[in-house]
Amino acid sequence: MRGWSGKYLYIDLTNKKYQYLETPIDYLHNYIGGRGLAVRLLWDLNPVGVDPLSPENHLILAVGPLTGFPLPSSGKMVVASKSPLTWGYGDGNIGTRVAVELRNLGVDAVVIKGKSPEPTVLYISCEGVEFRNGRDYWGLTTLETERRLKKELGERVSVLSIGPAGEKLVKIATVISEFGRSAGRPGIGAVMGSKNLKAVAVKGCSRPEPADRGELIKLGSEAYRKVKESQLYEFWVRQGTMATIEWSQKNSVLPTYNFSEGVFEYWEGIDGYIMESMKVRIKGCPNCNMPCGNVVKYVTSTESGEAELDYENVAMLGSNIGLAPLNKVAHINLLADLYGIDTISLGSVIGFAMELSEKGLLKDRIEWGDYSGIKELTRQIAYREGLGDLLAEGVAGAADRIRGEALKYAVHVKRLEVSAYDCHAAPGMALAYATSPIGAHHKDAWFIATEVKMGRFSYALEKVERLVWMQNIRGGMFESLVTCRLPWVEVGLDLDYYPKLLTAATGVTYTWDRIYEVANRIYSLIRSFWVREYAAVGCGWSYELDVPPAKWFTQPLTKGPLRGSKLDTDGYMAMLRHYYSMRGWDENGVPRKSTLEKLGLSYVIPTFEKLGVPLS
Ligand code: PTT
Ligand code: SF4
Repeated sequence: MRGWSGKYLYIDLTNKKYQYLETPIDYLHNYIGGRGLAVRLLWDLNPVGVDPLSPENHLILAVGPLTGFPLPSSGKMVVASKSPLTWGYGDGNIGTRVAVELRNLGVDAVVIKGKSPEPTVLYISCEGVEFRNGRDYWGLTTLETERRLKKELGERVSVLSIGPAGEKLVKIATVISEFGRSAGRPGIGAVMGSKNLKAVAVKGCSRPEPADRGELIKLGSEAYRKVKESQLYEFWVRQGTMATIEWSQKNSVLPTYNFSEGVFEYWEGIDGYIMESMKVRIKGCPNCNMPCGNVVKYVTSTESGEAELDYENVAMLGSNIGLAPLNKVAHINLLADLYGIDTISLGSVIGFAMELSEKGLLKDRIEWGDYSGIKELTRQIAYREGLGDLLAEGVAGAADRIRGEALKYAVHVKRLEVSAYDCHAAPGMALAYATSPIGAHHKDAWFIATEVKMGRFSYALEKVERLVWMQNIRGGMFESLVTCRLPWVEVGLDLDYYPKLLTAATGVTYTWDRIYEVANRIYSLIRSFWVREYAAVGCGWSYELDVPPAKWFTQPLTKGPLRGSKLDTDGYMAMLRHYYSMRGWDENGVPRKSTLEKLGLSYVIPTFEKLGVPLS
């Protein structure tokens, strides 16, 4: 087999056993890899309705047939599991050398189940899997864990680890690699913690072989050259995603004061130009020639250090909680990386607490922008102390416990906190969040830029058609290849390279039609997974789960050029209905029987029938 490896590594932590299993060829051809393979394996292997923090839940590390090859930004991988935050499908995409090492190990994925009786570190190499005692690592930050493991096992080893937050089963804990790359927003760090798995260290020993090496090298080199020649290249490597702060402010979508406003009065203190003045280094993921990891050096009156900044981190830990300037935001960003907490959800849950505090709905006091309060609250969340224990449940979990008026201020979709775009005046982006397959995240559709061009107040159905296309490209194709999508998004690399590269890598002809079919299949399977898991615990699936936060419909913006704006319920519902019909889902968002059959997902039907899911 070429392009793919044709096998995956199955590890049982409870019994300290492992085996290599064949990846069914149909899974590779029809789901490609990464997210596609991960959801198919989770569907097959997870017991229906399993508690995400129980040993029976599977953690999946998946690469794709383009990962690690010499082509733009191919050093990415997917971490996936059933999410303890949402109880649905959860995944994240991370740029790390681990992705390349997994390819060099000759596997399509690593699947981990069970629970080690004591803290453990997995060391996976071509000699096999070592279950190493992780007691000395338990309690360490992600940075210390990675440093020590490299010292112990050698610099060539690549590491994924969790911090104290994952150990304490904080529902917004992520997996960290390379001192500041993070993945698995929906609590995948807590899944590792529940398995007593502190870290996974990987070292491969061979190289994956493409079907047509000559063609792959030719296309890859050409694509690298196009990236470098782009007129957008120079500014991209200067500011990376941080340029979005200014853009979001100008377009009134910068999340501010717990998504109450789209503009922030101190935005110039946290923007890309300030970042440039603090920048000491640039970091890139493996095989990337347009690196965007902005490492800054910061000094505050109480601490100094280095942190890697991205737009989402700075918006959520800056404007959304009223914090500026950037040196303070950078320190909170670093704390999140060290503890292993998702920055987006952290900024959201702290913003939620601040708004409740302001409205007298919380007995604890925490003011907007209170730097020392934010530092302490971040620590409390990581260690589940005091108010932090409540907030460690995420916005939806905390709101469920406080109840009453608090529910009005909880900003999330399907229990995942919203990433950094305010949608009071962005119905298309709101729909993108509401239909994202992991809960409110922009990974599948950064629709806001398209929306600015198509008209902010339009509920036109053409937006829905564009959105479905975008989800299929980003969430369907890129997440299964697996490569970084930014060469296309940010410097305009021609999308047509990807089917050609995929064909050269695998020897299987992938036309655009075939790629869209795979993407539609992945979307309907992920949706089926959610429906199955909710049905198993007695929750019927309803369109209400695909509706954005109430705040955007009920509390208009009070500042900025778009003040007075809010979403319109009828307009939104018409868009949602059109979305369902394009995907072949019924009026509640459940895939229709005919859709499942058409996409080769007939195996879903008996499960739905057994669970009493109404199928139309
Ligand atoms: C991603 C989410 C993002 S999306 C950001 S910043 W972004 C946050 N980063 C965090 C962080 O850092 N530390 C932390 N403790 N928590 C964090 N949470 C947030 O996680 C990321 C880049 C970026 S930077 C983006 S948009 C693109 N994302 C891609 C994607 O999803 N798929 C893909 N094929 N290519 C992508 N390219 C870009 O990669 P999650 P990373 Mg992350 C410090 O993982 O769970 O998907 O959440 O992956 O390696 O850090 O690269 O403005
Ligand atoms: Fe990583 Fe940025 Fe390069 Fe993408 S563009 S591979 S996120 S460094």
